[in-house]
Amino acid sequence: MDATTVTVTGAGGQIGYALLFRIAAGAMLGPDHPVRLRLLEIPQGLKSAEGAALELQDCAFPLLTDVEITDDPRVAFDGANIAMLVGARPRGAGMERADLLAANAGIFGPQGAALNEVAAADIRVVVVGNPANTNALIAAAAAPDIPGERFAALTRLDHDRALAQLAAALEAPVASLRGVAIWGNHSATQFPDVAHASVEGRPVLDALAEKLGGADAAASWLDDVFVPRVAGRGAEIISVRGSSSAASAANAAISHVHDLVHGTANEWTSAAVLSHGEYGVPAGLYSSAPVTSDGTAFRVVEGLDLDARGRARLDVSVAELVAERDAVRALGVI
Ligand code: NAX
Repeated sequence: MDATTVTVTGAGGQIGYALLFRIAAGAMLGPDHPVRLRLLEIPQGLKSAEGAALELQDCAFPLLTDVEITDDPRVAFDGANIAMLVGARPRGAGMERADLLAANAGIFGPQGAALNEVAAADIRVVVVGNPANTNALIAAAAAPDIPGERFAALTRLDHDRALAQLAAALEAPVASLRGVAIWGNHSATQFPDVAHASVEGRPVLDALAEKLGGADAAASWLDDVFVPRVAGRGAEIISVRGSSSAASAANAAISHVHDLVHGTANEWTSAAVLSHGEYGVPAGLYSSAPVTSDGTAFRVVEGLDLDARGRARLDVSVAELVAERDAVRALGVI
């Protein structure tokens, strides 16, 4: 079997460190699937990526055919089948949103252009670096020859956080849950939705009502505890751990690509994918939705009913995505 070329940007950072070893061990593409790793860093991050590469060598992974480290996107993405765009510019003290978007446009624009030029014909891209949805939009806009459906932003961590919080509340195994969805932006406005979810085949809303003493109590728990806990989990991790989510983010990125390339069978997961207008989300935005994969691309699950509460929450998150897109447009980036 030919090795798959996986490019990881920001490979010298903390998510990179949690990601590389599991990819090389076969957790993402499969236990028999050879992998060639390309690590992209900025010059200040090269030493850290080189250190990770030395450790990768010391693991003697049977599936890892090659590791290359570079600060040139055209080298990093040359022949890439999968690109995991992790490196991004964090929000500095006093930085306005427009400054943050401009700084990231300076990263994701050139990376999109390089992908367009040198990536393999079957390239698929997942954007992890924040603001992830709009960074995906910027990268895709800079890659006119790559179908926009090949890009996605990561909301799998939010999806997994939602599963874990529900499992804890219901005292049920994670594996017994189906049909959770994350809608909108990977930000505090995201909408973690359980309206279509089931636990051991039974509606989650019924199970919550039974557990919490009625439908009103279940609705209050969802609004006042569940949604803020999931949407605010990143901040909670920072306050407890002293730095942002790394292993869980890497795990989610691996699950995202795993499900994309292996397919989701009859299940769904969540990812921020190119909107074609599904659920009233303006076409062209990268917005999270429940998605399935046939092994080649994610597709939005259609035909779900959004109740008034869900509709209102999705509208708020989409308005934020529209504002980010308009700010990027105003900068002349897309
Ligand atoms: P780190 O600061 O540890 O690592 C980022 C690395 O990216 C650094 O080594 C830096 O040198 C490198 N980098 C910066 N600009 C680059 C460029 N132009 N090309 C290549 N490399 C570049 O951050 P880390 O904790 O790894 O987080 C990375 C990104 O993931 C951040 O933007 C973070 O906000 C985002 N996250 C996204 C999540 C999601 O669910 N979508 C969750 C976790 C995380 O917060």
